[in-house]
Amino acid sequence: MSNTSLIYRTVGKNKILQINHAKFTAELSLYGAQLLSFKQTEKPPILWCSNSAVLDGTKAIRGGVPICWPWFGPSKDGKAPQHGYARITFWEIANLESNQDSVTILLHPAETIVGTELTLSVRVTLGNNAKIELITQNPTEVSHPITQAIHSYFSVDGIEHTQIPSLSDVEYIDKTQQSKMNTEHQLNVDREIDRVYLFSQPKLELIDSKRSFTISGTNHDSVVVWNPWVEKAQSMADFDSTGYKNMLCIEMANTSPIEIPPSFEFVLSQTFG
Ligand code: TA6
Repeated sequence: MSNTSLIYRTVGKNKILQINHAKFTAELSLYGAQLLSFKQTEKPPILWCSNSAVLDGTKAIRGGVPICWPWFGPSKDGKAPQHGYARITFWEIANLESNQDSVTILLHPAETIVGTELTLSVRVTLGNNAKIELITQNPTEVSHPITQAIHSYFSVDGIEHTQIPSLSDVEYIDKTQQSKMNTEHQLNVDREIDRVYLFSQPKLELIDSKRSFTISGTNHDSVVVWNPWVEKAQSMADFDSTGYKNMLCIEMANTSPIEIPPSFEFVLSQTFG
């Protein structure tokens, strides 16, 4: 076992695991199976988490890497929670492996995830970078559709300088404009942006005023980019008032329904850092 320290702290009904490894530090919330922070040694933090986030297991946590499953966005009938139940479910660690290079954590739900007969496991692999895998399985005799997203909140230094060159001129669904199709040559975050880019390439680069890092994915059909800007951020009690200036959500997602056949496994992943 490497000299990695694993320390739990209890916050209300939730338990948060602090991981101190030679290569990184990280925090993982068992509520939502949600990576809250990831910082490579001698580098700035990769993830953003609201100072007003509710961590006690009573509300989806505003920041880190929320898991949207078994649907992304509003539920079909609008009566169930936005982004599904995985991020408001309590999880447990089924397996944890640690060595000098990385820590790999497999999480299973500690309670039934309502809203689907499919099952989900989450694998988090932390080392030189961070990888999140949503492992969907279908134990039933019929296929079921899902949409999903790895809803990562990235920490950026100055949102007005932040660029994602790979998304230049890529078509996107603009959810701030009644889902009109649009393109933009150069990302310019100076208002609320809520976009579903029709981008399934394996990787993109996030560049801000001080650094850049790669964000890659597998099996996504789109990349969601979101910044609430001032008014929407102020309308959310768990979004600290100036946080919008230092965050950008970039999410590998399946925003079009995918059918999971009986006995099949489907893995959506995102890697960053
Ligand atoms: O991923 C973008 C989005 O779907 C936005 O429309 C916004 O609702 C955001 O997710 C946050 O959703 P939440 O339910 O976490 O407040």
